[in-house]
Amino acid sequence: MKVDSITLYHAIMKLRNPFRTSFGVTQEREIMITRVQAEGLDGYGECIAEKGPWYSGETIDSCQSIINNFISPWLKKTDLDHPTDFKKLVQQIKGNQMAKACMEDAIWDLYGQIENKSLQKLIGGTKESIPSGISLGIQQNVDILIEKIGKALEKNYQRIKIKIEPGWDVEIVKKIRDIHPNIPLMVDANSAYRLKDKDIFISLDKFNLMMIEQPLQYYDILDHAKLQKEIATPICLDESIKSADDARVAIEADATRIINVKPARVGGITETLRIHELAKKTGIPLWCGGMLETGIGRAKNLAVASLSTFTQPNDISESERYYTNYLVNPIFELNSDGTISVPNKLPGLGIKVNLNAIEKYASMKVKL
Ligand code: OSB
Ligand code: MG
Repeated sequence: MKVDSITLYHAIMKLRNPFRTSFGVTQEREIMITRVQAEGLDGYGECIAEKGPWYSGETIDSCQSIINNFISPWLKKTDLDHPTDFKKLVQQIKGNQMAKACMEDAIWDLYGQIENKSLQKLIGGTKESIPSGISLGIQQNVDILIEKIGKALEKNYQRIKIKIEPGWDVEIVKKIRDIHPNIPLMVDANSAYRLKDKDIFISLDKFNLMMIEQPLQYYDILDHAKLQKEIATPICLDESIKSADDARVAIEADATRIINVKPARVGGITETLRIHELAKKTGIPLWCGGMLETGIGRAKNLAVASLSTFTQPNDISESERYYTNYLVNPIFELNSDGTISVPNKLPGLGIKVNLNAIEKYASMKVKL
């Protein structure tokens, strides 16, 4: 496969509700979409980097720069036999996983179209639908949160995740548990705590949470292992796992007993497949996280979440929950059993990308 042209679009997407985490509030998401053309076909990817380096060190602009200066010229000079060759092509670039992933995704999409196979089939995903969970941001008050949880339960979402931060943690979980003693519930701190705050997690330990996601700093494997020794609730790392090697080290250290895999956080689908193999060997359960992706990123996440090692409910919710406008067709709906069907009837990503909509919402278009 020889790439002819690459176009980067920045689309402005309005969230239906502001999404607040311990590192900030998102009201409007600027998203970079990659469009890669080869053999007369269009392949698409979505960059999960945000405007600022708050979730990780990467930003949309850093991704664009890495693609423009390195990935694009290298890619145009290469004839790829298979999407897994992309990882070798870019291996000299340290870090910058999100920049690599949004280009690799488009290559997988193209390859699927050339081979007339869905991404799910290409990677060996097995489930027809995946359990859907919902991630609820920090709210103005606990009553609003409890109302949102009630609505999510009515829709049969298979687990509830709430964001926590200092001052919005033990009391909030206690109030939820008073009303819903048995629902599948977990918390995500997005690195808002340090090991010295361990008493908070010891207090949370009695609420029968499914897991505690990324309580400490993103570089802090050792302290996560120390914290895990103090609590029975499994720690699930998100930000800390940027590669299959990070996953191996964290598992060996007992710093993570479940892993939130965001394919784009680890550099792409090929690297995700290495984590899938590691999970088979170690028995560590996986699930697919989200970054408020549009339908393009979520189509890919659905295929990944259909792999056999992804056994926990995923942060892949129905399209209606995120944005007021859509970039793909059809949009993803929640089935009555709280699952979402994997788009596997069309080749590649399995959805129709609406280029007119991307052009319409684009604040910037860069042809490389
Ligand atoms: O930590 O999982 C996270 C959104 C933005 C940044 C970080 C995270 C999240 C989510 C959203 O939790 C999950 C989703 O896309 O539904
Ligand atoms: Mg998280």
